[in-house]
Amino acid sequence: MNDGDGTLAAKAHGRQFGPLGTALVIIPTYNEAENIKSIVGRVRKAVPEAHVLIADDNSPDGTGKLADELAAEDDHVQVLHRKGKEGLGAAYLAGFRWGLERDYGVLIEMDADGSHQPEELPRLLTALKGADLVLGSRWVPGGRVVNWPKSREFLSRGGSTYSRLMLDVPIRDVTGGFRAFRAETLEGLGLGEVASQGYCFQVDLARRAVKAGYHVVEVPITFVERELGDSKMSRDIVVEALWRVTAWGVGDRIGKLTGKDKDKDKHA
Ligand SMILES: Nc1nc2c(ncn2[C@@H]2O[C@H](COP(=O)(O)OP(=O)(O)OP(=O)(O)O)[C@@H](O)[C@H]2O)c(=O)[nH]1
Ligand SMILES: [Mg+2]
Repeated sequence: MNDGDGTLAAKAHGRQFGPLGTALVIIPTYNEAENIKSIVGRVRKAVPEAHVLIADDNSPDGTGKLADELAAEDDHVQVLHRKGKEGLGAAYLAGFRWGLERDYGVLIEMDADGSHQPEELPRLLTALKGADLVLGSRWVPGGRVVNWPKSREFLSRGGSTYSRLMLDVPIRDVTGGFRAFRAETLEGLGLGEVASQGYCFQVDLARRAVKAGYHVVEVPITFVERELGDSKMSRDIVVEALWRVTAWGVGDRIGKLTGKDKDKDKHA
């Protein structure tokens, strides 16, 4: 981890990590008809042994139907049809539950729009051999963004910096959504209590992992702006992230002052 003081990393060095089981790449979709076939094809080619779960929120553009067609012709592809748009966080939580029930050893988060490149999955998986959680990172040396407007970069960098300082998590890209979890890590995060929906879902999971003392590693990625389809990014998502991160940060500080920070390092 890029933690500056090396505390968590040093503890993790004494740890033994078990073998990785079968990986499930979870792809949440809402109106990604233009992207779904190509992204699934790229995942299957990049990591042929991995399985794919498309978690579709009843997309009006027929993404769910295209996903069913992909599943019909490939036994490594499955679809989780959800009844309506409930946000990225809820789709991932349902996908994680689905995967954990079926004993996948690794659960991966990846967008459908091509921003996360499936060809980088093997690097994430290699890093996970020595970690509890791997974060694809735009903001560590070697990481970069392609075709992103300066305004988006500013928002993303700003959001990560604010979260890092507010929550005291030594992570450079805390809002990113290209991640690989060991199943045991997810099981230790208290997913039942996660209420965040948009971007701050990613901040929430990262913060829980650090608090629980898991070994979190950032791997540089090249993030490519979507070429097709529309962004679901909205003002509401930014506002939710801002107020939740602020509330967590204030809560943590009060917890420290009153000695109630009981979760710290329970997996170190
Ligand atoms: N199932 C489901 N998927 C969603 C929902 N909102 C977004 N997604 C998917 O989550 C992924 C990320 O959403 P994007 O719209 O690309 O958001 P973003 O990457 O933060 O924004 P851009 O950088 O503008 O693309 C995509 O695969 C979306 O289709 C939702 O409510 N339900
Ligand atoms: Mg996107």
